[in-house]
Order: sequence, then C-alpha cells, then structure tokens
Amino acid sequence: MPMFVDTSPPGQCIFCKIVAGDIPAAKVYEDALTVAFMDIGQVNPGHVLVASKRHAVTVLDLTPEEAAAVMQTAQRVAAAAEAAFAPDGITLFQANGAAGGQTVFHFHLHVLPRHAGDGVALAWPRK
Ligand code: IU
Repeated sequence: MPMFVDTSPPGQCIFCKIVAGDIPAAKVYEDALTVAFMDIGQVNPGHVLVASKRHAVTVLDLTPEEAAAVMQTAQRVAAAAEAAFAPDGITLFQANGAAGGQTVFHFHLHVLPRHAGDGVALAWPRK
C-alpha cells in the first residue's frame, strides 16, 4: 500500500489546496484549466505533475476541454524538461483509481524526464 492516500472531498484535497495557493508548491506553469508543479517526490529531476484546476478525480471526470488542456500543458512541460534536463526520453503516466495506482484523488498527469540506465521501474500500483 502507498504510504499516503488522499481521498479528501472536493476543495479540501491537497491538490485543490495547491491550486488555490493555500499550501506551497513549486508551480512551473498555470493557465485557466491546468496547473503544473514539481512532484514532491522527484523520481528523476524535473518530475512534474500536470493537474486539472477543477477537482476532477480521474480522466473520466475531465471535460473534453480539460483533457485537451492537460495534454497541451504536458507538451509545454515536456519541452521545458527537454531544454532544462536534456533527457534521453520523457515518460508521461497517469493513474486512475486505487487499483490503477492513484494515490492522490485529484486528476494529475506525471511528466517524467528519463535518462538511459536511470533504473526507474514504473509499476502500477507503485509500491
Ligand atoms: P499518483 O499517480 O496519484 O500516485 O501520484 C501522486 C503523486 O503526488 C506522487 O508522485 C506524489 O509524490 C505527489 N505528491 C505531491 O507532489 N505533493 C503532495 O503534497 C503529495 C503528493 I500528498
């Protein structure tokens, strides 16, 4: 089991508080529908989460506009990671539901710079 599972109601979850600016986060991009911030547990340097501003839980809860905006933000973040970290690759991943590996129940997409031989093993659920 993950060490921390946030199932708080809308508006009270940790990512809603990051969106609202009520708790600090290293935000790297923000627009009307999305926010991107550094993952607190950097799997590799430059590990960023792209979250919907609205409290959607899974990909199924996003509006088409939010889904498009999330991918556009992920592309921007990936381009910034490419410039800043010169990775060999970039992994996008996204978990839905506890059985899908989700531990924070506010929609987010991971953007993870990768380097050859970095040893990162992605598994769902992540242990
Ligand atoms: P997951 O796909 O739901 O398992 O990802 C949750 C991520 O949220 C995980 O990588 C955590 O390190 C990250 N995170 C965070 O960046 N800031 C926080 O305050 C908390 C979790 I709680």
